[in-house]
Amino acid sequence: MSESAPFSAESYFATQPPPASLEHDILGVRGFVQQQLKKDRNVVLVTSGGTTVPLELNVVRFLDNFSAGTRGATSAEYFLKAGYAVIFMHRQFSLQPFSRHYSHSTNPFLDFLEIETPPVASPDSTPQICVAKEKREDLMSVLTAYKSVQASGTLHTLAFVTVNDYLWLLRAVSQELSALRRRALYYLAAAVSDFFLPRQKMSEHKIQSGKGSLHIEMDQVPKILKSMVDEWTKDGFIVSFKLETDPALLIPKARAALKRYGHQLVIGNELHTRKYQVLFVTPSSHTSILDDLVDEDSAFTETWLRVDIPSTPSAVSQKEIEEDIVLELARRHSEWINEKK
Ligand code: 9Z3
Repeated sequence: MSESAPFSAESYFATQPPPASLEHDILGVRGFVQQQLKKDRNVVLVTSGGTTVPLELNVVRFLDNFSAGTRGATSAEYFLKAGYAVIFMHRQFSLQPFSRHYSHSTNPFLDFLEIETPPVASPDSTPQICVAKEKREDLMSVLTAYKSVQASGTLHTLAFVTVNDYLWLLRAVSQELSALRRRALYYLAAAVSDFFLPRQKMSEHKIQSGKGSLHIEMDQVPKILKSMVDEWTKDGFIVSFKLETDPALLIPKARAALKRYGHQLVIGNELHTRKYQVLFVTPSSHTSILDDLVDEDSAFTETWLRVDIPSTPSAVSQKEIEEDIVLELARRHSEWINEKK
């Protein structure tokens, strides 16, 4: 590919190699989708976490982004609670539903455990491991939900690392999910790199520092949402996220995405307030809840969704905004399904 011609989705997949596990992953998703079709369940694809952009074929260095996968992992739990089957496509080692409550950095699980030494006189004097009393209630509720999801077979997990893995997987999973037509929901919360280094431009070995400063020209990642809407999915309900750091750009960028790709909904969020407020942007026919502000040309409807900001940085917010996001999406998705019956 030359510097001037941007990659289309088609030229991207024709020139960039698929991940080694793709065929295996597709078979797993196909089996899962068949199970959910039999059980008549709605299925959501949740993408989550950041994507890397390797700079070398024998990769030592790569670009990455900030996302820990909180939005995706939290939303997946609420989708499961709302009765959805979930395909959770996440960045390897990012947060996952249920285990996210015991992340090694914020809530290390070893701190939950205690060693109990039986009285010397007891027949078995082997020390026992038990859960600290004050932690039992919370753990029991997470564990109960986790075990119930395992028993019902409603969660299927897939991992990606690079933006290339992500694009190949997204295409394949979307195509498999299209068997569900309107009953499929696509929830694209992963933080996807806008730029990448095509394989053909990558150096094979570790970039050497001998030449002084480093100049890398990256290509733009193709706008695959267009292909998702037009080719890979059939009537599915597609929700993308738009992340900005400049609040003034949020609405225009979200509207531009809807105009450009023709999908159902963009959820706008700003980096520093993303845990407490998000903006639902839809074409105006899909209106809903509280304080809707129809814009001048009435083409779009914007709805803020907010939860309380915790009073101190360490205080735990009583409510996770993903609970309301998912409830509202489930409502809109169900309307979408019933619209064409
Ligand atoms: C998001 O905007 C997600 O809400 C966050 C979640 C990545 C902010 P955390 O993992 O963060 O909970 O810390 N995801 C989409 C970001 C993205 O790459 N969007 C593209 C863009 O803004 C369009 S698909 O251009």
